[in-house]
Amino acid sequence: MKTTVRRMPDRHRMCSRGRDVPVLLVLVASLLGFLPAPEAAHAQPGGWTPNTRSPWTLPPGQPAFSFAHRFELISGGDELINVPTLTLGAALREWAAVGFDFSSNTEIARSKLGGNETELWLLLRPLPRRRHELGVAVAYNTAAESFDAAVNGMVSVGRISLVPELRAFSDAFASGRSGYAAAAGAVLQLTPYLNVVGDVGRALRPDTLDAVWSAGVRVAIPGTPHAFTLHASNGGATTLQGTSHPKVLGPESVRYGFTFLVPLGTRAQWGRIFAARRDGALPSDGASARVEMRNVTFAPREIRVRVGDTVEWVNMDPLLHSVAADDGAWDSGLLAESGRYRRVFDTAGRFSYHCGPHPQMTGTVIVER
Ligand SMILES: [Cu+2]
Repeated sequence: MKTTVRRMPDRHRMCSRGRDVPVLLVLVASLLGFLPAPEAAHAQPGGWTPNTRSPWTLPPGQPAFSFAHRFELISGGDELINVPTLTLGAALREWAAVGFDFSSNTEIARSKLGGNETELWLLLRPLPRRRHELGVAVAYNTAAESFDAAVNGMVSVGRISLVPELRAFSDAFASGRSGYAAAAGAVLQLTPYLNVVGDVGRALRPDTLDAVWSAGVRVAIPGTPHAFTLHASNGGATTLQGTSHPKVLGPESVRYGFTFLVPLGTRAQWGRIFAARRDGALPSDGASARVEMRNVTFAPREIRVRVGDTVEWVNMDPLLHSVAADDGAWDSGLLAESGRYRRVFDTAGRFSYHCGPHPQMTGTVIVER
C-alpha cells in the first residue's frame, strides 16, 4: 500500500498565542519527568556522548548546525584557548545524513597544529526507530588526509544506555600509517530530558597516546531537537580522529565546553516566514477522515471510517510525532510540524496505533463495513 508524507500549510499558524501555552506546559511537565520521551536521549545529531558520533536523527530535509566549543583558561593569565568544532549537516533519508565538521584548531597532526581541520562525513543509521541503535560513519579528514570510518551502537537497558564505538583511520594522526581506536560511552537518563553523559576512548594503533575522556550533563529542550551538553574533556575537535587524540595545545589537563545543536528549520517553517498569507487549508484530496496531532495527543483519539476510506494525520505541534500501528504493520516515520501521513484502510477491524517518540500518545481507527 502506498502512503505519502507531505507538508501542508497550517491555518492555525497565524495565532501563535494558543501555541505557546501547550509548549510551555510540555516543557514544565517534561522537566519534572512526567512525560516519558525515550526518543529524547537518542535525538542527538552530533554525538550520543561528547566524544562519540551518533547518526543524525533530525527528519530528512531539516539541516542543522551544531556547535561544540571547548575552552581552556590559561592559569594566571587572561588568555583563552578555544577549540571550536562547527558542524553543518542534514539527513537525506531517515537512515542517511551528510555534512561536515570544521575546527580552526586541529591537534591531530603535528605539522598542522593549530591549523584547520575539516571532516566530511556520511552517517548511516541502518536500524531507524529501534530502541537499540546502530550507526556507521564514513569520513575524510583534511588535516590527517585520511579516510576514516566508525561503527557504533547504542544499547539501552532501563535508564542506562551504553555506546561502544570503533574507529579506523587510513592515515592515523598524519603519521603515514593506518590506525584504529576504541571508545565506550554511557548515557544515564535521570529524566527523559536530563542526562548524565560520558565516555572514554583510546587509540589502539598507534598505542602511544593517552586515553581521551569526557563527562557532562545534557539538557534536551522538550519539544525541540535542541540539546545542550555542558562537559569537561581532555580532547579537542570532535572529529573521529580528534576524539581519539588527547589535547595538545595549552598547559591545562582539562578543558570545559559545551555542544549545542541549532536546527535550521524545515522548508515548511521557512515557507511560513516568507510565504504570503494564505487563508484556509489545502483541500484534503479525498481523505475521508482527519486526525490532528495536537498538544501531544491524537484528536480525535478514536475515529470510525468505512472499508476503503483514507485517514489523514496532520502534525499541528512544533514537535516531531509519528503514527505507528501497535502491531508494527505500518509506521509513518517522524513527521515534523505540518507533516502529513495518509493511509487507506481496506479491511474492517480495530486498529490501534501510537506515536513513536511519545508512547503515551495513542489512538484507534475503527473500520466498519
Ligand atoms: Cu508524538
